Amino acid sequence: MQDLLKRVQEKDITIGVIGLGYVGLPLAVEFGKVGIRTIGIDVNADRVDQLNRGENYIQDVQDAELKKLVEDGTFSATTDFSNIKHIDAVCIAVPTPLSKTKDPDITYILAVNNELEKYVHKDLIVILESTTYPGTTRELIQPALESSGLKVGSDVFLLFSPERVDPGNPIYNTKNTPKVLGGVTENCLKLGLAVYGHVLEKLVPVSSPEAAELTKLLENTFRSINIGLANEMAIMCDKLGVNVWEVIDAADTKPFGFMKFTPGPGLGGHCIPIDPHYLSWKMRTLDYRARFIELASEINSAMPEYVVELVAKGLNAYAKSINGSRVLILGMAYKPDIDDVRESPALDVYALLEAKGAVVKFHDPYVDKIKFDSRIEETVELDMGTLNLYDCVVITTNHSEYDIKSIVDNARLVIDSRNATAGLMGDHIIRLGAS
Ligand code: SAJ
Repeated sequence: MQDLLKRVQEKDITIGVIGLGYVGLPLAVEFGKVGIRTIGIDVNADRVDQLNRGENYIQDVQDAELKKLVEDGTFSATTDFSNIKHIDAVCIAVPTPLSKTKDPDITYILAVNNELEKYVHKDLIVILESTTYPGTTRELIQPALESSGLKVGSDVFLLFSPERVDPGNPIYNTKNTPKVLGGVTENCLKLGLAVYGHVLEKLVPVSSPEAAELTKLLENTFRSINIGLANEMAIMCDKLGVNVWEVIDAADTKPFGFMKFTPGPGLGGHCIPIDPHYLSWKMRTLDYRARFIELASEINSAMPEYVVELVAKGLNAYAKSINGSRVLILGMAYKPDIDDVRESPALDVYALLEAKGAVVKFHDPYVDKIKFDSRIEETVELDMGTLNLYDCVVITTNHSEYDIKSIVDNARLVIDSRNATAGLMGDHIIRLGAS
């Protein structure tokens, strides 16, 4: 242990990062930037080839930094998991989605586990970063590492350290966001702190991997529930004839005890709509119902339908029905100024409108095309001169570059789910939570 700790402290190690997505690649680049030999492992051969050509595909990674690391050999990528044999510390950042029945889908973790079982070796440090239910690290990963007879805490070392990447965040990034980590043993924690200490500014050790796993789930469940509250407030305000945006901004003047969340067309992204279900699933196995999580999910999942009801209300005022109307959706990404459409509620709004007979198009400056079940739809040009050819424009994601005033001036009907039209007047504007 002491020799290994010394090698880690002296950066005389090779780091592995499994899963080169929006979490793994920025982390790999941070290790490379401090001169630690880093091997990225991913099952996607195209991604691996792209990276080995020095080509970046993650918005939060600087192209030039990646290119330099590849050129000087500090970073390389591979699909070959046997490289774990030459790796001293491996961080696992693979997806943890939900299955169709909203149960945890840990197939990616299990696939990595099989590789760890094959290539685990003495003095390997393993850090799971993927958001998962409490117990995953100790119940799934530990047995795989010990199957060869090695012992966690003396021969191999195992931790959980949740990722906290906020894609597109201009202030917080992998390096400056505090990082929680919990080791199976004290030695595990000591080594994990030494590994991350080279690249992360603030480390937050906790007493166990379960505490670290649950910390992440609390963070994202907290967001899901508060967004659900904001969404229900919007629905209540529509019934009360009060502007929810004014009320939220007024509440936000309270200097303590309040945290602003805003209504919207629903919950998007690969985290907030998903992670809380990992906790509620685990609690069901312990015969407990996590009611807050279920209720927030129910409200958030119903928001796309609510937005479509506002479209129906708006068209109705022009004696039109959704059926046969031409509708333009602005913003398919799940939040402003990013290109990620995963779980985006705009996809639901699009599908619901089509199902009701509307002719739907979309514009998104960051999203060229969207693959629907049976076809690929491409973004249309946003041309103020032809905007009034649409019966209705729906603002689902308010990308910064949208000229909202021009959109309002040229559209026949605007359904605004993000308060993007705040301050603009017009009977043809229907705002979620102020309709
Ligand atoms: N949303 C609302 N109202 C709000 C906040 C968000 O409707 O007040 C919606 C967004 O439009 C989006 C979804 O919720 O569709 C998720 O938004 P998000 O801001 O949580 O963004 P994510 O999922 O990209 O990143 C979050 C991180 N974001 C923030 O903390 C601001 C963070 O919670 C996690 O690090 C990350 O998920 C993760 O990877 O778990």
